[in-house]
Amino acid sequence: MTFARLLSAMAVACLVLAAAAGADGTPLQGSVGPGFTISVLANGSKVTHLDAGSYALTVDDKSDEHNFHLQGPGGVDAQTDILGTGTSTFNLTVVDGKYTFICDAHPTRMTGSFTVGPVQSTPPPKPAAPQKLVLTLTAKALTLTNPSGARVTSLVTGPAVITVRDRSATRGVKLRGGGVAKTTGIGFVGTQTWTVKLGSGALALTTQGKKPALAGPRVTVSSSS
Ligand SMILES: [Cu+2]
Repeated sequence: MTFARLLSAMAVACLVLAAAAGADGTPLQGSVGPGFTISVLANGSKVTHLDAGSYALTVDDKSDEHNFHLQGPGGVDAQTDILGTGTSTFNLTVVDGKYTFICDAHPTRMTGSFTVGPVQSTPPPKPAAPQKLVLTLTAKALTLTNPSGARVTSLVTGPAVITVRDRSATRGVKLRGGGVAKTTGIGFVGTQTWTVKLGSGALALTTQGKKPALAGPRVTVSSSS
């Protein structure tokens, strides 16, 4: 073999290797839970950038209070159920752009992303957005959910915006704990927005006014680090 032929054979070998890295169905491993952790790995390393192409993403959802939800360009939208657990495989075709994965129950705390193809430098990280919550009092129950309607039982310390929907004229919503003390008042019927800063501890969600008082969910607030 001449030197030129050897070089050309090596070039072909390199092209084959490069193609293999982005070949159809390259495996990726997604994981969420059991704690506040979410990740996408390839061969054991965190994925920050991929070539455009097809991937087989296997997600191990280890928690019944978290889920894995990946979205990005090209119509990619793969998610597991918040309440469900187990392994799911998604066949993805990714195109140039940025892909983000979150837990829908804790989107500000449990989030990650990777880029595909030639992408400009990433913008600086934004400060954490407040946790958005909906606290609803009816004649029979007091519930705390996220804006998508999923029940919330754990929160992280920091800013929160709580939309309080008080539908009872005989009871008021009462929130104590985490350095917060708030009430809608017994006779109030309508919606209030509480902007609070949650400290760590247990939140007591209950009602005042008509007996018996209604108890909301037990919610623990813990530090994100
Ligand atoms: Cu979560």
